[in-house]
Amino acid sequence: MRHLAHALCISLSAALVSLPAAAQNVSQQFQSWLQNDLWPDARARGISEATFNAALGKVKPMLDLPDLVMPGETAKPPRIQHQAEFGAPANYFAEKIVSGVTAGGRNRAGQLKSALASIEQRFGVPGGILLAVWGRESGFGRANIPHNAFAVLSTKAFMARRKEMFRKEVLAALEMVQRGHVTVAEMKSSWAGALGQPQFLPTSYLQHAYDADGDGRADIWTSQVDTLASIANYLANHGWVKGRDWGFEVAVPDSISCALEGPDHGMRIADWAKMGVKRTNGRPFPDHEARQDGFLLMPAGRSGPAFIVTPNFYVLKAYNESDLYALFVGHSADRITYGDRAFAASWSPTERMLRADIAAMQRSLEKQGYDVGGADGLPGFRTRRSIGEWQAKDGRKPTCFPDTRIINALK
Ligand SMILES: [Ca+2]
Repeated sequence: MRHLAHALCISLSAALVSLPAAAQNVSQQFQSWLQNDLWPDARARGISEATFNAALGKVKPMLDLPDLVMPGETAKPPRIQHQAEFGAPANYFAEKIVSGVTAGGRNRAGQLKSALASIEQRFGVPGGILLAVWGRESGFGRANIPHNAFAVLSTKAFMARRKEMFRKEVLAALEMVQRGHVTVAEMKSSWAGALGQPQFLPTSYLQHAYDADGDGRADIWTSQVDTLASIANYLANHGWVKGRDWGFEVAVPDSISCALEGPDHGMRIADWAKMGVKRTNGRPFPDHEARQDGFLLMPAGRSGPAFIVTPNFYVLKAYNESDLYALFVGHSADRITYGDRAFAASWSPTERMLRADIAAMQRSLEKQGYDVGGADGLPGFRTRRSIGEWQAKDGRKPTCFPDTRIINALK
């Protein structure tokens, strides 16, 4: 560790003149953690000293990243995040964002037609889905991804709230360099540590990145076909069911409670149809779908579009644990493949709410025995249907979405 020790002296003497005392102290503890804690683990995994020093020798902790806990302090709830306003579903589907992904996807569907056909043949994931993920994650590779991945990942492994997860990621990042997949200089990431055009974390790269053009390297930074095949491989490895759709927009009659939402309330799609659920385009569900299970999805409760989704919807959530993300991908894929068509139902404007207030409502529901999936200030499906059940029990009409009246009633 001579090189790192040398780099340490240089960075510390630079730090002494420029950094305030607290940050200086953090920087010292970080360097000592790199040498005494991370390095033995990396060495045991076959990382050479040369690789370790090249990747981490000059790295300083990035103290401006979100969700950090200063050494010696205990983790606090993420205060800033909780004071933030909850982002309404309507904003997520702003036409400017959706049409950017769908127009860009359609262009590339033409340019990459034969590559997409062979990737679909191999992995069973439709091209429209792959293009939508690619567009959403990195604007088809045009997004600026500026950070030093080793600085981001090592800072988070040292002091983030979920540091154990990031420790795995920084070790995987070192392994990527050690195996020759990528150089240290190429390891640029988002502030969350995600790499390249599909925005993979390093463990995902090692498990799912795919060399589709056969040049011997899974290049998710500059190769479009490797990027698309890597996304397809990720989704196939997470259980994408070949031949099934992601979902269908539907109208849900009042006789069906919005509290029936969720991946654990599956029913044959034909049975949903018998109960009165209809596709909004007026067509019946395809026969092969009708015979299989579907799940009710109402991301804004009764205040927005409703869907019957297939297990593939939940495979999309493996890419990003958010109903709105998965819906964005499915919806954009449909528009890339079948032409632009907005949702039939509109997102009613939801009230301005703080995440802290939603979290307080969730804790109150938890005290009454409801499962809200954790009081995180985000109305996921467990929170939405618990609101619906509470409303029904309280003699209210179920809406399955938070609003200020519910928040006040549950204070
Ligand atoms: Ca390649």
